[in-house]
Amino acid sequence: MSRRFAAVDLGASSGRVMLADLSDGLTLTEAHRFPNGPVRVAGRLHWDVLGLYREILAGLRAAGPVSSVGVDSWAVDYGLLDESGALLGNPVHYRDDRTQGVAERVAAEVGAETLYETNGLQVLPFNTVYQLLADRLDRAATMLLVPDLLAYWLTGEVGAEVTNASTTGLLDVRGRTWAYPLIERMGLPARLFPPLRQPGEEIGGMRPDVAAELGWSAPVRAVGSHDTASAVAAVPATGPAFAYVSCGTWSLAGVELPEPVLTPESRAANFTNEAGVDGTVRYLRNVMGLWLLQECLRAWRGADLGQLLKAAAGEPPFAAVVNPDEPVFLPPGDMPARIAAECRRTGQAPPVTEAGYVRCVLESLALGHRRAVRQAMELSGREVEVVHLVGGGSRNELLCRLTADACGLPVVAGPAEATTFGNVLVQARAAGLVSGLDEMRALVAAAGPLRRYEPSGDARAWDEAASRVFTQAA
Ligand code: ADP
Ligand code: LRH
Repeated sequence: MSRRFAAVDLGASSGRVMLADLSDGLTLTEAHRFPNGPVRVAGRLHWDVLGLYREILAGLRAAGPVSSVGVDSWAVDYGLLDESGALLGNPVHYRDDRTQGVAERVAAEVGAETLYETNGLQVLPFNTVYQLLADRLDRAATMLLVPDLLAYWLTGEVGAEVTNASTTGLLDVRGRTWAYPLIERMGLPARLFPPLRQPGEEIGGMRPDVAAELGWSAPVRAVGSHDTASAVAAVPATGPAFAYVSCGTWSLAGVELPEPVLTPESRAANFTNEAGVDGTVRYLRNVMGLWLLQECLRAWRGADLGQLLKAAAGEPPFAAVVNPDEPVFLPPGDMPARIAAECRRTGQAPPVTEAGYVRCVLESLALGHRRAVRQAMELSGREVEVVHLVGGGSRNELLCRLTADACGLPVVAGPAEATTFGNVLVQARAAGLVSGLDEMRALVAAAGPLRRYEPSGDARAWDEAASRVFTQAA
């Protein structure tokens, strides 16, 4: 058996097929990378899921034969299959506005307490449950989350991997089984929900047509198919006293716990208890993330990120900050204009240059990281000595430094590809090459490179900036 594994990792801004080799430590090479993003068709935002599948096949062809393949992607979104297994319509993007008002209606009907007690999930307008309630389900036989849909196309097997299923709002947070009483209460058909699978389980061999197209065949294995679950599994921590910020299109900031926290305070702070690899709980909150910067760059066609970051580092601190989690920032649109409006609304003068906007975005995100990390510590009682910042955002030195300063804690940055590390290491473990989470994390740390940022600067200035944008103390 070879020691090579392939990870298919779809982020909201780019997808990649990565090749890992565990012959001597752990090395990761990129076989193929391709852009991803929303496509507006007739007023509705979609993913180009067939285009993604085509790129995945191209990536697997480039990667060559491996022992197994794992697929992960962003959470919550799904495709519906009919009785014959055909896809009914193109998956809708979680930033589409079809779920407007649905979460509020469900909370009024079912009760926010009952929901949290059952699913332990933060309320985000796009949780799968709200999307399903806004969808047409009459011809649907099965609902497959995006990585499960892609695995189905590769193998012909249907199922729901549990870490991603935990983002639907319809998984029981304690038992980690489908919450059938809640499903029934919502009026959703139970037939939609396929059997659950655990990270590490074999999904199946490749369909003959897929094998023929690739020129090789290998089993597809379930991994932490929620990208954030794979990223957290690969945080290069050396002990339990860590927080993490998985920072890409979103920043997912929190701690890893053995048990969920379901207190009223936790619900009020909108903290989530998502399922992690090996029965762990990802206790975290979504912070709007580098989406804010991505959308600014889209507005400033042709702007150079490297140069802007350099210029932003020289901008005066705390000229203007916003709450990055304001709902107005969620849909695609003119982000600089929205940030300017938010600055005015909070009595601050908007930035005047592109570098000023970038500074504002990064300081605002650092404030969001600080609030989530501090609240995660408080609400869970977990001590934190270091913040691990992983994902593409770990390449942004200014953001890493600002996060260390804002949190008042050291930040260890990297790896940028934590998700793919988590994906391949779960496969390597199933093949008997790695023992548990501790050894996986040690391998990631050794693969490096990691950078450490010690907190510096004026802590009181961060307190003042936080008080400008958050009503709750942070
Ligand atoms: P996702 O998985 O959500 O698509 P990634 O983890 O790939 O996101 O992170 C993408 C983000 O990482 C980009 O939007 C960008 O802000 C940041 N990033 C990537 N490369 C660099 C770089 N060289 N310097 C600074 N930031 C970077
Ligand atoms: C990050 C992520 C996050 C979800 C969001 C929809 O890619 O999976 O954990 O909340 O996308």
